[in-house]
Amino acid sequence: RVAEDVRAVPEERGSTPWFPRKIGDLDKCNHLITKYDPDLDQDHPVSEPLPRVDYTAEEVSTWREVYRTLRSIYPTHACRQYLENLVELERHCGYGEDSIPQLADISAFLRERTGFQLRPVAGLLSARDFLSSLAFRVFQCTQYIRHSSTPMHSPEPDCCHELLGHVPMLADKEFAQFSQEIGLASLGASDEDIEKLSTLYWFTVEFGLCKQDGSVKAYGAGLLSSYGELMYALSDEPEYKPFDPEECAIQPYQDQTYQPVYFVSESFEDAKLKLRQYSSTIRKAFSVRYDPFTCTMEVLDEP
Ligand code: HBI
Ligand code: FE
Repeated sequence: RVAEDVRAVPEERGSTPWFPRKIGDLDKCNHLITKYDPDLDQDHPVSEPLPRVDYTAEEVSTWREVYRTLRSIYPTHACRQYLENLVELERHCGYGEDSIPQLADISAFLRERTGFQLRPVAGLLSARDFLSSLAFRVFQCTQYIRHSSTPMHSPEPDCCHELLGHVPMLADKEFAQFSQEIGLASLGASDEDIEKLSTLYWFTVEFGLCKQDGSVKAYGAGLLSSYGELMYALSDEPEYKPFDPEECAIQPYQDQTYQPVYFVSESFEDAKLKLRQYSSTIRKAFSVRYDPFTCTMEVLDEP
C-alpha cells in the first residue's frame, strides 16, 4: 500500500503530469512515502466528516509537555499573526495543555477564517500530492502523536507539528493565499519544478522567518513546533538571506538537523508577490484558476 515510486500518478495526459481538477480528485492524491499510523484509514474522502480521536492519557501527557514548552517562547519568537491566531484557537478550538484539539473543530474554524480545511492523512505524502491539495485550500494533516519517549522530537509530521506549527498560520488570510499559490504553481508541473517548489515550501511554510517591528520572528511550522530549532533560528548562529524564490528553490536543506540558512521575508504580501513572479517562470502549457464556488480548477489555454 505504500507507494514505492513517489512519481506514481493515476494517469498521464500528454506530457503534463496528471493533476486534480476538482476537490474530490484529492481522494486520489494520497500516495504515501512513509506510513506512520498503521490504524489510520488511509483513504479518508475529502467530503466526509473528520473523525474524532480519543487520545490516551499518555498521548495527552506528551501533548502537554510539548505545548507547555513551546507556548513559553512563542511571545518572543513567533510572528504577530501566529500569536493572534493561537489565542483565538485557545478561545474557540480547545487549544491548551489539557487536551489535544480535534481536527473537526479546527477545520471548521479555519474554513470560517480562510476557507482552508483539513483532511486526515496517515503519514508523509509525495510532494506532488501534498502540494496539489494546497491549491484547493485543503491541508493534509496527520492526526497521530509522536511516541512518548521522544516528546520534543518527531522524525515525521505529527499532530504537534500540524496543530502548533501549521494551523495558526493557516488562519491568516495572506499566508493562506501564499500557501494556495504554491499549490497552484505545482499543478501539472514537471518533476524538476515540483522539487523546486518543495524546497521553496521548505524554506517558507516550514522554516520561514519574517521581519516584524524591527526584529526577526518565526512563521515556519518546522520552527514553531521545535523548541530547539526555534531558539537556534533566532540566535546569532545561522545565516539569514532575504527571501528570494529563485535562490530559495535551489538551496540545499537539512532534514536531519537544524538549517544552516534561513530566508527572511519582508511580509507575507511581499513573499506572495515574489512567489507569483517566480511561478510565472515555471514552464507550463496552460494556466489554472481556482473557482471556490464549485471547488474546481478552471484550466485555461490547454493544448
Ligand atoms: N506530507 N503528510 C505530509 N505532510 C507534510 O508536511 C508534507 C508531506 N509531504 C511532502 C512535504 N510535506 C514537503 O516536504 C514538501 O515536499 C511539500
Ligand atoms: Fe509541515
